[in-house]
Parts: sequence; C-alpha cells; structure tokens
Amino acid sequence: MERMTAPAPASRRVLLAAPRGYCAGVDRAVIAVEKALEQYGAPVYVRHEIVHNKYVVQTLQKKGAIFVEKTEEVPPGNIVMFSAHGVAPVVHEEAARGRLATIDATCPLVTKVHKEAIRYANEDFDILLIGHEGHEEVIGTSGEAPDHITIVDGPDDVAKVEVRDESKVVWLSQTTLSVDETMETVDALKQKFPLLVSPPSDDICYATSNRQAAVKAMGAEADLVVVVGSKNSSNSIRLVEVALDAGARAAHLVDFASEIDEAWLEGVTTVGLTSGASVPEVLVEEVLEWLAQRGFADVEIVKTAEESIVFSLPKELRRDLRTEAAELVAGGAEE
Ligand code: 0CG
Ligand code: SF4
Repeated sequence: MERMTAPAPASRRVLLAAPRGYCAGVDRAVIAVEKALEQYGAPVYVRHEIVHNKYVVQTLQKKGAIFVEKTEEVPPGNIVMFSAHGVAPVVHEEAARGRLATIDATCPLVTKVHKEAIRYANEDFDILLIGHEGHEEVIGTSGEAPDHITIVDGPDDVAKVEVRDESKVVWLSQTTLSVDETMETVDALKQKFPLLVSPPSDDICYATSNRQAAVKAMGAEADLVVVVGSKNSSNSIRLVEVALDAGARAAHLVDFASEIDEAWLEGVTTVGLTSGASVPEVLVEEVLEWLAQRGFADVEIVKTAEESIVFSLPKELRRDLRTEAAELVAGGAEE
C-alpha cells in the first residue's frame, strides 16, 4: 500500500521586534507612581493616565492610585502627579489654586519640546506643531504658547495652515508620531513655507523611532503583525500603521493575548510581534505563550537598535510632599 503523507506544514515562526515595550520615560513615570505610593501611602492622585496603557493603569489603581482627568477633582491637601505626556502651564496653576503638592512625571523628552516651544514663542515665531489634535501631549505643548502655536495634524492639514510672517515659522512635533508621515508633513510645509525652520534636534523620540524601525525591518516578512498596546496609545497605533506600510499582510493592536482572534492565524506562517513604549513585557510574554500553544514556538529576534537610556526620577520624590500639601492647606485656611 502506498503511504500517503500530508504535505509538511510550512514552519511557523514568530519574529520578535527589538527594541519594543517600555521606554525610559514610561519606566520613570510608572516607578514614580509606585514610589509615591510607597512614600506617602494611598491614595496618590494622578492627572490623566500616567501612561496610555490599560494594564498599567489597572495595576496602579489596585495599589491605590486614583486617576482623574481634571485637577479640580483632587481634594485640597493631596498630592497630584502629572502624567508622562506633560501638562500645560495652566495645569500647574490649577494645582496651586487647589492647594495640591505636585509630582511632575512628564518625560524629559516632552519637556524638551515644551522648552523649544517657549523659546520660539519668545522670539515671536509662528510654531507649527505637527501632532494629533486632542492628544494629551499636544494639549500640553500647545498650552505653553497658545497664541503662537498652530496644530498640523498630518499632511492633509497643510493646505489650511496660515502664518503671520512666512520668514518666521518653525515646526515642532509630538514625540510619538510616525517618522515617515511626519517627514511627509514637513515636506508639504516646506513647499508652502520655503523659509520654514526645523527644530534644533528631533522631537520624535528615540523610543518611537526605534520601535518603528524594528517593525519596519520585519513587516515585509510577516503575514500578521501583532502589536501589544492600548487603543489610546499614539506610539502603539503608529506601529500598526508602520507594519502595514512595510508590507505586512495584516496588523492588529491588542491590549491582551485574549484579544487575539484565532481567525487571524488562518494561512499564517510568520507572525511579527512588537509592543508600544507604554507596554510591560509581561503582556508580550503572554502573547508569545498564546502563539506557542498554536504552533508558533520558534521565536527569532529582529533587532535593529540597542537602547540604554535611563532617566532619573522626578525631583519632587526627594521632598516631603505630604507635609508640603498639609502646609498649603493650612496656609490657605489662614488667608
Ligand atoms: O504614545 P502616547 O504618546 O499616546 O503615550 P503612551 O503613554 O502610550 O507611551 C509613551 C508615553 C508617555
Ligand atoms: Fe518619553 Fe518617548 Fe517614552 Fe514618550 S515615548 S515617554 S517621549 S521616551
């Protein structure tokens, strides 16, 4: 009898992007909340999600962090922490009015863009801030100089941009944009304003660019790219777009392994896997396990950069903020 052999299945593999996951700014911000909880006990109020990740937020909530959207929601005499995405100066004023002690967990690379905005506004430039309208970071940066800043939300927005003086225009950007799309926007702006000045250094941060470069390197080979990250995480969403632009047949953003649809694996032999800058590695490990259970146990690392940046913790964590907050309230009562 002739022996029938089924065709051997093409070998299934995972291409795992490196770098992926936590950047230095996220690591610092999350540790800052944990330290504040340790130092002062719960609750610690955090204005806005400390980073845009569901799991991180839920984990910190369980430890006693309370996330609020408005400074006014924090009762006087408490500590409020500002998220990694940064805040406008008006938010610092709100905190002072509300007699709150503050810990600023704004990423130093976002602060750098704030400083550039202040400097160009002082020189009376019109600032074209490339970024996503309504994103927390863009709200914070534009709040530094609202009269000088116009938000440009991608290349399609360029046609409607108007400036006071074409010889005094500079572009700046949100830190977590698509590198390629931002260059398209800049090219279109340069066509319109030939004297456009560029920022002194890249505003899109190292973590954003490195994660995009890694996913680009694997995109063409992947039948499916899974990006771990939350739906409100700008840098994570960009990884899905970059994967598709690089040639991936499909790409999806998931918070957890449980959100992966089995149907996505139909006809797939190569899965690309990465995660946004606000995503803890444990969530990637869960996806790797989920994939291994379905025959994707062979993991190859696609490494395009080495990262070693670490930021020191916010300086306020070295002060006694509980006493400071109590004094603010006592001072308020005497008035
Ligand atoms: O990518 P965005 O700016 O939306 O933020 P996320 O919290 O996801 O990660 C980096 C930071 C801060
Ligand atoms: Fe800072 Fe970049 Fe991380 Fe944002 S993504 S927190 S700018 S290092």
